[in-house]
Amino acid sequence: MSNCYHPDTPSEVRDAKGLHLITTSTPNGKKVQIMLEELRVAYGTEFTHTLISIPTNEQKKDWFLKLNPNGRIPVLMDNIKSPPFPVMETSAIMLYLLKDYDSKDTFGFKDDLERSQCLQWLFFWHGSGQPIEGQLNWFGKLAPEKDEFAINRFKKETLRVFGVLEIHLSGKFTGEPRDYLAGNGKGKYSVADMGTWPWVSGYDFSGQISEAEMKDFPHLLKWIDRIAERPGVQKGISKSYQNW
Ligand SMILES: N[C@@H](CCC(=O)N[C@@H](CS)C(=O)NCC(=O)O)C(=O)O
Repeated sequence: MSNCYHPDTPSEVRDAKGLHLITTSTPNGKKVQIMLEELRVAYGTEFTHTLISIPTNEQKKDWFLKLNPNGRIPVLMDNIKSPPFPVMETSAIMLYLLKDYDSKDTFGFKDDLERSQCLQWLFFWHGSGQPIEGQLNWFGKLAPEKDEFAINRFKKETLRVFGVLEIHLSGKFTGEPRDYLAGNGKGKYSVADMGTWPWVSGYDFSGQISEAEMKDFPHLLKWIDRIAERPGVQKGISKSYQNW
C-alpha cells in the first residue's frame, strides 16, 4: 500500500509516533477515545491525538479523505506499521485495537461464544442504534428546519432500540439481569459497552427524549451510571478531547 499521507496532512498526524487518533468529542469520537484511555489504564498503551474541527469541515479536506474517504471522524492512524496504516469506522477501529493491544482480552473475550455475543451487540449498536439516534440528533437539534414527521419517526425508533437494550440488560426473558451487554452471567465490560455507551448516555442531546421517558429503561439507566464511573471513561470524555 502506498503512503497514505497527503502533502497537506498536518505534521502532528504524519510525524506522530505510534498510535494517533484523529477525533473530536462526538459520540463516535468518544467510543475510541474511551477505548484508548481504557487501554492506557490497563496496559500503559501510549497514543496521541489530533482534534478535528467539524464546523469548518476539516474532515472533508483531501488529506483527511485520503485516510478515510467517508469524511467522518474518528480515524486511527497506526504509524508503527510501515507504511502507516489508517483505520476507519469506530467498531473496526475498536476490533483493530482489541487484536493488537489487548493481549489479555480485558475488553474482549477468549471464549468463542462470548466473543460472538460481544460482536452481536457491537454490530447491533453500529447498525441499528447510532444511525437512528444520529438522525434524531440531526432533525431534533441541528437541522435548520423543524420536520416533525422525521423527529417523531427517529425518536420512536431510538426509544425502540433503547427498549431492546433494556430487555437484554433486565433479563426479561432469561430471568437473569445483566451488568454489561456481552459475556456469560452478568456479563463483562467490553468493547460492546464502549461502542454503545457514548450514544445512549447522550440521549438528551437531541432535546427530544426526556428524563421521564428514560424511566421506562431502569436497567439501561443503571448501566449508564455504572460505566460512567470508570476512570478510563471519564478520561475518554474529558475536555482534552473537546475543541469547542
Ligand atoms: N459509521 C461511522 C460514523 C462516523 C460519524 O458519523 N462521525 C461523525 C461524528 S459522530 C462525523 O464525523 N460527522 C461529521 C460529518 O458528517 O461531516 C463510524 O462509526 O465511524
